Amino acid sequence: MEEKKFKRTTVTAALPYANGGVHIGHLAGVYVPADIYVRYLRLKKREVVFIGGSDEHGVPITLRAKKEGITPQDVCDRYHKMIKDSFEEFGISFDVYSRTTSETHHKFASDFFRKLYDDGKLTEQVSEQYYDEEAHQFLADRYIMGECPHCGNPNAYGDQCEKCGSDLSPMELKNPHSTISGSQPVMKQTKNWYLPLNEYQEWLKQWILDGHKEWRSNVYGQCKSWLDMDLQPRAMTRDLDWGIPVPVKDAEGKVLYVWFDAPIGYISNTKEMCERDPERFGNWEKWWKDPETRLVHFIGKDNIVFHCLIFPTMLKPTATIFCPTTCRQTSSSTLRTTRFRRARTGRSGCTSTCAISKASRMCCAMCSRPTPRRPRTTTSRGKTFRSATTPSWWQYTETSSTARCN
Ligand code: B3M
Ligand code: ZN
Repeated sequence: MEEKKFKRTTVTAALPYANGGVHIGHLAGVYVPADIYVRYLRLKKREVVFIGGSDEHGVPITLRAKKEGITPQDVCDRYHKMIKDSFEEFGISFDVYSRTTSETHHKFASDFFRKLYDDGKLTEQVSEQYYDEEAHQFLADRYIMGECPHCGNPNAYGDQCEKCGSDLSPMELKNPHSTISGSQPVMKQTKNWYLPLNEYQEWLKQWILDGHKEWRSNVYGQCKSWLDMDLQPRAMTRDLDWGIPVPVKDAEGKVLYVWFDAPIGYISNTKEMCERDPERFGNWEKWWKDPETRLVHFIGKDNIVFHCLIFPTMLKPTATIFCPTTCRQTSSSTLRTTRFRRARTGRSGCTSTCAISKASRMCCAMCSRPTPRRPRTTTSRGKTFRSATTPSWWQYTETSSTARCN
């Protein structure tokens, strides 16, 4: 089938977390390829914009702040500047490099959530999570420590034992304690808002599996392996004090899930860019709403599910606002280097080199289905999702092997 010709291209590069610097793996895997592509289009006199920015929410930033005795905003300010400067010095030619703590982004993401909420596109679910009665707050997985049920390490985190590499849920830890107050957490009910991915499964199947066979094979394969299973509603809010407040009544102490607001950052950053220079870029809508615009994402492979399944599902019900006609993951590198020791097996326990991807440490999506989810901080098994701190297969990827996994 002949590929559709588009009038213009919106190119995005994954928004790095503002809790560390960019390293050569990030550059080689995502930003340099994206930059080359954009420069090529510019040379061809094509209409193109290159959107970047820092991802400044999520639990790891709060942990770093706590450790250093500074505020999460201080952490973001430091690393946003460091990352932005690095990109500039390296010659990455973004048309905009903004941040998700910007006013424009907060308003845009908040309004976006509110529209979904008002249109009845989100579902409410009550679940049980660990709560620190002394600090008066719910605990993200990383805020809980205890004894690893597998190796006995007394300092395992609620999502991971860094000694034996086991993937954990906080409920599995023996003698759990809060890293905030040191007290023993209790289970407490909490309400959050979910994106009912299950209701979009058929649409996603048709849109991706029938409509986007041109996507990279590992991207297509990973999407297919998810779509072959039953998708579940996914929480789009978190009990946390760092992030964009949930713009709904009775939602004090809750913020938008970082993976909800971060991809919206592509759009809000586009808006900021257009408002800064309307003569050059026109209005933001033409880069996001026009069916003549092609959208190309450069991302790490850990980000595939968020960009290819969740973000399009977020956009779909707001079709009046925008809906991308195409979405290609073009890079297959991870944005993180391996931090964990037990990186010998793939997600499904495959230890051999994958015949398709040649990746020796990660069993790619072409030969394995995603590991069925394990309960994280809630007790309603089967209806819960991993927290923002534990993307499902980061621990099995490393920059060097991903270069071969495409
Ligand atoms: N910050 C994850 C990562 O660095 C995340 C990407 C967001 S793109 C919208 O891998
Ligand atoms: Zn362990």
